Amino acid sequence: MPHIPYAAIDLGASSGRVMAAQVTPDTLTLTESHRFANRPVRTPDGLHWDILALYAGILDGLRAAGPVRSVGIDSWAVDHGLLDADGALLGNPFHYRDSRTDQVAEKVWESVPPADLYAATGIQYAPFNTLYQLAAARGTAQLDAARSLLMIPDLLTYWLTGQQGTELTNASTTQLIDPRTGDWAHDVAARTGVDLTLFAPLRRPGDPAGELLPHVLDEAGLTGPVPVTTVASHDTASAVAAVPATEEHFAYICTGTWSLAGLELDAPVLTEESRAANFTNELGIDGTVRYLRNIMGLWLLQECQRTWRDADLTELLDGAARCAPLRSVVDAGDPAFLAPGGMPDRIAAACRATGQPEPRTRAETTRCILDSLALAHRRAIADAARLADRPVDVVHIVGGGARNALLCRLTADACGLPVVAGPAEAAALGNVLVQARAHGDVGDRAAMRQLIARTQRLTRYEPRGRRSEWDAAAARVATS
Ligand code: ADP
Ligand code: LRH
Repeated sequence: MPHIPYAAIDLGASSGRVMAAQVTPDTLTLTESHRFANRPVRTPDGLHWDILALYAGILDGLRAAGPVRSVGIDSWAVDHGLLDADGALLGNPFHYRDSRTDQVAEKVWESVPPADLYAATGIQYAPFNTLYQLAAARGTAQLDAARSLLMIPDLLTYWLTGQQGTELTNASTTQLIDPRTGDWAHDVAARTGVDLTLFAPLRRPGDPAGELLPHVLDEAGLTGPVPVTTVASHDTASAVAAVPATEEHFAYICTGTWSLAGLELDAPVLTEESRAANFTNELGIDGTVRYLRNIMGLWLLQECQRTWRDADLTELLDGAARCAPLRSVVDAGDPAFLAPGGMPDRIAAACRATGQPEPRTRAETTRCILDSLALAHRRAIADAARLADRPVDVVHIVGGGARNALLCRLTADACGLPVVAGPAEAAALGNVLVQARAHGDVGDRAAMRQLIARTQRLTRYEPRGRRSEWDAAAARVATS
């Protein structure tokens, strides 16, 4: 007899989706109910998320999913909405690629030096961390009027249930959480002038988050009650929860708009060496630490496709597969690639600046991006293993990039390690399994991972012995 499915709402930077999953201790099937574009909008005051369009997509998705046992929401990190005293949203949330945070970090560091910030929060420097976004907003009419701040999944949960909370894995990306305690870093907040009373009480994955409001049930065509369950609401935390690792010494790469490459640890690594290597200690489920580096990811290719008027992905990848390997590589971790616009020219300029041939065709640019990502993956995994003093025997690639066979193969070659690719919808699966665990349909973290390994299609790539070519390419990027 079919079980009533769980609904996972998973919002990535490139698309949102509502997935329905049936879960038993031995079976797991995932079906896409609805997928919708996530298209940022620029207005005179900056780059924003179209939050109402995303919310409408969620309601359409819930309607398409039909009766569900519970609902959970995850999304990208760091961004948030500000609400007034009546609980109304004050303006459209800013997009983390908006330039208002340029040069803001330096001002924050006058109050708390970067080494102290890292020792207290374990979060790598990125201009868009919530801490810097709040510093950029200081003195604005909007922040002055704000009485609460909800991270994107918490905001959408509030609209669905009328209840406010702050989910911990996503809160850890604000750079205002102490990763050792899982509580607010009060000293950092006080010294940087952040009012922690803006944040609703912390919730942990598995906690109840309320029930769909009557008008939501009505719009989604559902009959209540329908509980909303707190999941690992940072999409990367949900994706890591769904890494189908059965080995002890595994690394993961969550590849989508970003590549998040690293290890799952029991405790944070807060050394100065780790800070210098720009590794982050975000929180995962069950008190785990996601020790990883942010790499620009398939954003580089998405932006090229946009410049090329939505060039067909399959054609680009087929062309790239026929190109000479490692002709030119760029530093795929370079923040110079963060902002939108003119990506093919920026990649060509980076090649020129390091004395390498500029890619001449779309296929060559695509190959340059994939070779560069594989190289950045290799460096991140080697650095994580060294800094955390942990061996790595296998690399799991999850997220949309797991569908990119060339990227997976190149990553295996670059790392000199086997790569297990899949599932592509890891964030949605992690979302679902945390709900299923809270409702007693699946066991502990290991059981969740085994269930995914047993039920989802995975592809294994063995490394081919071309280490010296990758070493030489790495040396070219190191000069950039
Ligand atoms: P996000 O969650 O950040 O929006 P996804 O995890 O959905 O990103 O990954 C999106 C990316 O996955 C796309 O930009 C594309 O490069 C890659 N991708 C998706 N489908 C395929 C496919 N069939 N073949 C190769 N790559 C794919
Ligand atoms: C990936 C992601 C990543 C963050 C970035 C802002 O979707 O959540 O983990 O660093 O978006």
